[in-house]
Amino acid sequence: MNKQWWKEAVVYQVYWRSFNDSDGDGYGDLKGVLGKLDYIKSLGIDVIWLNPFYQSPNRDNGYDISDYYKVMEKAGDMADFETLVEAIHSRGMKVIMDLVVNHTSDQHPWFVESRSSKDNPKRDWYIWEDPKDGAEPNNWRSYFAPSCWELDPATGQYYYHSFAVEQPDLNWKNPELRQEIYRMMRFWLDKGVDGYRMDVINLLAKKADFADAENPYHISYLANNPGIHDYLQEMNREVLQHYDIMTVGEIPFVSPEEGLLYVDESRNELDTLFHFQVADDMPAWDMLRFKEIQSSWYRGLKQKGWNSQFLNNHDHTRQVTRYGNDKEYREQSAKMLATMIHTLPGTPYVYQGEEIGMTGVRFETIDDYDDIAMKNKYYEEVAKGRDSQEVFESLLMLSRDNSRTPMQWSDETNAGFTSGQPWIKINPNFKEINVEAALKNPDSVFYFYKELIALRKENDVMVYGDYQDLFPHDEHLYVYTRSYNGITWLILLNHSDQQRSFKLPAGYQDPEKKLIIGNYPKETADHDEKLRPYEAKIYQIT
Ligand code: TEU
Repeated sequence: MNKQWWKEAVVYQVYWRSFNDSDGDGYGDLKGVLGKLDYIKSLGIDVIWLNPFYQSPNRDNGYDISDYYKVMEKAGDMADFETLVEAIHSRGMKVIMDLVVNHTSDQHPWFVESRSSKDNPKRDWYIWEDPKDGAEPNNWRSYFAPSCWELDPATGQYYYHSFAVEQPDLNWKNPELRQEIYRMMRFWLDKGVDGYRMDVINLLAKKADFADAENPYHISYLANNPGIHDYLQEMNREVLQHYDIMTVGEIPFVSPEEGLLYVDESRNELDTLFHFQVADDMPAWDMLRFKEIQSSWYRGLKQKGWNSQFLNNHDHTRQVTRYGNDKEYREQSAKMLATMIHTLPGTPYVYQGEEIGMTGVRFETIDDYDDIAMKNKYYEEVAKGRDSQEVFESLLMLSRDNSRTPMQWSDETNAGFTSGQPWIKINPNFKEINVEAALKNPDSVFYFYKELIALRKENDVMVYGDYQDLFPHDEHLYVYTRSYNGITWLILLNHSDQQRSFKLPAGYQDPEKKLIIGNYPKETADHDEKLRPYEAKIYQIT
């Protein structure tokens, strides 16, 4: 497998509106990010991914863009952005931006024009259909609404939206629109941006006939439709191949076979992807399923394409709450999950606050929440007559706000995030869980991440090593090897709150094995064939 900087990198995701507020308006901003670059660098990070900061009415927190060439006021201005890019580069890091080109805001001037009349030249930049039997053109649902069609009364046609009503989808069939997007991509790359995280990039192409779905609730019909690979190959030819950048596609609803089509190095589309077989399909930890997913993606992409590893982001509940234990084993399980993500094949992502073991949150009422996905679902279900408390409870665990509460910098007012009124409530546990406390404690989750990230820099085996699962059928223990150029690492993880014993296969029982890192105090780390609750260890074996 050929070597690339983005395979060796560790990426840190900055959801800037919840990261650090420099001007007291209650929202994080780009100057706030600037002020914390030394912190990010001190963790050993190579690449920063910034969530969208384009001009936006913020119905979906910046994923509804009304001007691709402007920085939204809440985030700052273009000068702040340019200063930030320079400061990131001067620290030897890179920065990637979110590219959101499946849809715009309904307030984007393109859409305002498009909806103004049937013969407007921009009409075809979005997707318009006549009613069918006086109603929606088909039975499809969107991510955030009961239908993916919205009637425009003035022209009598419906427009298509994969997400909220306020997020109309662009019509990628239109060559003029595509060129306009490529021009915008070059604009930011020419400013020095080092790549793109591409929002739901496999949704660009739509099914030609818009036939009804058998099960409208299984919305995979929104994605992976004929034409998608032509668009991405064209984007690559027109833009991507002319820059030394990394691209990571957000690609829901794919198996390894389908995923490979996006990242196969010989196909010239994208460098790597986020697939959602874990995040979308595994509401709670499921060891056997997780191992299957890892093995099938490893086999599917081997020597051909590159994967990404993550368990949480701004859409998916914090990993220690969802997949670990955020109570008595918070620190151990946070470190164990980190050990796993940083030793599985693919580029690891750290979502802000993960490195101090931040947890999900539980607010009292629906009004405390901001997430449009959660709120729209709540009101839809309540309108059907369901018990509101029951609906509320059912949405708590996966609410996107679990991951969107502000970064916990200290135990001071508003966790040191803002001097104003935060746009969303702070997790009340900031008194114990915060960066200041983590930096004072040599055993903290933070220093464990730092050590893991440093190991990646010195050990190719962590990046390029072959992967082998030694216990594919164990429901609690995850034991695997990575091997490269004659070096083998043995990774031992206990995904449970019980001590567990095991027997390594012959050939792996090396009495001389060297402990590389472990999440329990070092002097007691040598329980050969036993793992304590949420214990994680890496050995080098000969
Ligand atoms: O997310 C796309 C999206 O909703 C899913 O892939 C998601 O991760 C999962 O299925 C949750 O249910 C992207 C952005 O990350 C998200 O914040 C935006 O709201 C969305 O696109 C629309 O732009």
